Amino acid sequence: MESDEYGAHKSMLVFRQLWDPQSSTYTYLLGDRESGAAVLIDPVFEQVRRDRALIEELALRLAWSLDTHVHADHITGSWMLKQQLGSRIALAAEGGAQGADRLLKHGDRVTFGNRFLEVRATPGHTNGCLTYVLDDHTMAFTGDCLLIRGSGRTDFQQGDARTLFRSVHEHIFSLPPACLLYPGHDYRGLTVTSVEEELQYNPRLGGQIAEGDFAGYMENLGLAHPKKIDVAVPANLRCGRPERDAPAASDPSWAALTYTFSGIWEIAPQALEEVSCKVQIIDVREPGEFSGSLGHIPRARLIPLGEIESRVAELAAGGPVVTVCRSGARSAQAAVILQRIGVRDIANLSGGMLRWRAEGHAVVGGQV
Ligand SMILES: N[C@@H](CCC(=O)N[C@@H](CS)C(=O)NCC(=O)O)C(=O)O
Ligand SMILES: [Fe+2]
Repeated sequence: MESDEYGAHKSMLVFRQLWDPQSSTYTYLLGDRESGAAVLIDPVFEQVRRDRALIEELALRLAWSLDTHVHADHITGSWMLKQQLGSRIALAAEGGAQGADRLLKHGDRVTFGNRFLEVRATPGHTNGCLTYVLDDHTMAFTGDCLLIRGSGRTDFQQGDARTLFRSVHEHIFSLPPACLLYPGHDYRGLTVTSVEEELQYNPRLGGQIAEGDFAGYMENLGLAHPKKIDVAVPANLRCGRPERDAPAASDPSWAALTYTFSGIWEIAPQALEEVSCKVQIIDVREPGEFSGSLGHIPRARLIPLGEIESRVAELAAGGPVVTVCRSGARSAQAAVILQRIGVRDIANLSGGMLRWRAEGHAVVGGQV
């Protein structure tokens, strides 16, 4: 526990900034370490599996998914997270979306454990844009209202440049100068800014720039509409629920696997034991290790990591593949390589031979 300047206890914050490369969207995970309660701001549908893995690896429990607005360029992951993790959905009442558990308005608080986010209405990019401000005013999540040295566009979804200008000046630039600002997107890969920095250097909104100047600037942006707008807006008006509730790409069913935040599927020794007769076990260590002191798994075949790409044809088509090494690191790399060259059903043995042996599974050769 930390204490703030008033001596009040504040429990530690877990904070992660996540990125969706397709839409350049940032998703933010905030968790209260003490209670484990967490919120996810602006999750992306295609990244739900990744976000879920991270939440589980950090031993957090997702209480809320929060959208800063009804997005036009990607589909929110809120509905899918609710299906998978039982989280609740909150966003602005003004956006008109159906299916939320809570409709937010200016001045509301979203609590997660001992921490909370303050809701500020910052319309202009859309009429339902919200900025979420952390309880101690050290961080704010501005969605597409204020971007780093920029701002969200104002040419669709009830956008209005003058409204956006006022939102920024009244509700974002009024935060402490050192308050860090995290945007909904950045198209150059910049990750964070501060009130002080944007006040001074934002070329559209900072310095002495007046409302009329900003409106003139925004009329001449000349941006093409987002490529996905016709699909994204209707889906986001349902909080990301698919039109026909089609099951999303399902998890592999050939074994009990765990998806890791590093982007690969893992199998635990016990789960491999249960399916070992129907999978191809590929040991990617060097020959001396394969016949060395740790031994190897019955039916395992040796293809050292350095040869895996050139010898992929030796894998029987269609059968699931499990990669194995000493500790699980080289075999994770082998799984990545095989995945990249099109092997579909693949998992890495978690913890490698060390864990396999420690959990008492059979080995061929090796020393006891
Ligand atoms: N090329 C992108 C356009 C993305 C876009 O228009 N983004 C909005 C936010 S949803 C924006 O305000 N962009 C500001 C900018 O590009 O300067 C796409 O097709 O998705
Ligand atoms: Fe947007």
